[in-house]
Amino acid sequence: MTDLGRFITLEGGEGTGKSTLIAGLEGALSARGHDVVVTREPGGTKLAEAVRNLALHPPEDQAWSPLAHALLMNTSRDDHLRNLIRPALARGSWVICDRFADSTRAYQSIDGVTPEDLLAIEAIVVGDTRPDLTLILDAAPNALAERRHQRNVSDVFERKATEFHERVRSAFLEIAESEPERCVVLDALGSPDQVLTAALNAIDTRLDPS
Ligand code: T5A
Repeated sequence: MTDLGRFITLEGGEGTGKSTLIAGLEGALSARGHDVVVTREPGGTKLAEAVRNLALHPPEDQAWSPLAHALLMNTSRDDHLRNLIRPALARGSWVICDRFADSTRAYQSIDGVTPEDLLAIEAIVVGDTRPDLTLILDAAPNALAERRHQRNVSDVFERKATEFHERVRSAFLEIAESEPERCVVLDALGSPDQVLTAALNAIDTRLDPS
């Protein structure tokens, strides 16, 4: 665990409610007197956001190789860690990050990069700045598609195959199983208030309530 601030990451498939939960956590933890820094990956700093754009929106008809994609995620992460996350933790802030290294483990391994290579790159880039707590929002992809359909939302989530979302879900659950001391799985199908309450319970249980 970090000496001063706390580093909390949120993970899960697309549309599981990470952004919604982060907004709730920011309000609740700020009300407790913590200085809260909300950020995201890929991105978070000016340079990292530029890499995000390059990674997620390559020029038309061009595609990154899976390894290049993994390296871009880590390039973005390196700047984010150096210029935002580590300085914020050092001054005692609570950093809440929308996706972090587990997303690279999940998505880029599905794309075909070996777990060994991903963990080797992660070790170099992340070093000792491991999350104190990772909240993994979990739900069956079909149930999420239905929720979003009810809200009349049609986006890239719906256009991806359910099989892909199942693989993403499994990858995150495997991470949670392999690192139970760091990860807590939350039911993403609860109401926003229920998910927030479960997340705050996990924070109170796992992190020093200081
Ligand atoms: N990626 C990322 C990699 O491949 N490797 C990496 O290393 C990293 C870091 C980034 C993409 O990059 C990939 C993964 C992704 O494909 P992103 O910008 O993080 O993507 O986007 P998403 O994860 O797709 O984020 P979304 O905004 O789509 O999903 P969220 O944040 O999980 O969901 P949210 O909060 O926006 O909610 C979605 C909808 O559901 C409703 C909301 O109102 C909204 O309409 N909702 C709820 N409804 C009912 N009950 C609840 N509890 C609800 N919570 C939210």
